[in-house]
Amino acid sequence: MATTVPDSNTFEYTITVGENTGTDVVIDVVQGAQVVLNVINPDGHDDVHLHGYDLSTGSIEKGETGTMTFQATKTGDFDIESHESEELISILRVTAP
Ligand SMILES: [Cu+2]
Repeated sequence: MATTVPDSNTFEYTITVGENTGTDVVIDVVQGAQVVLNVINPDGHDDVHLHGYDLSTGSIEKGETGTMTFQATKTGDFDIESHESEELISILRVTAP
C-alpha cells in the first residue's frame, strides 16, 4: 500500500481512482487513528464521500488531489463513493485496537 506514517497515530493513504481502487479494495485502519485520505481521479472531475463519517472531499478537478482528514472513531466498514459516477471506489475498514 502507498502508505506514509508521519507519526505513530496518523495513517495517510492515497487513492488513485482506477489504479489502486476497487469494490474489493479494503483500506484498514485502527480505531482512534488520525486518517488522512487523499483522493485523485486522473480521468476526470470528481467529488468523493465517505459514508458513515459523512465526509466529502468537495470538488476535485481532474488529476488534482482532494483530502479528507478525520479521526477514525467509529468501527465498521464504510463505503468510499464517487458523487460523479456514483460508483463504490473502495472500502474503509476501521477495527478496534
Ligand atoms: Cu455514497
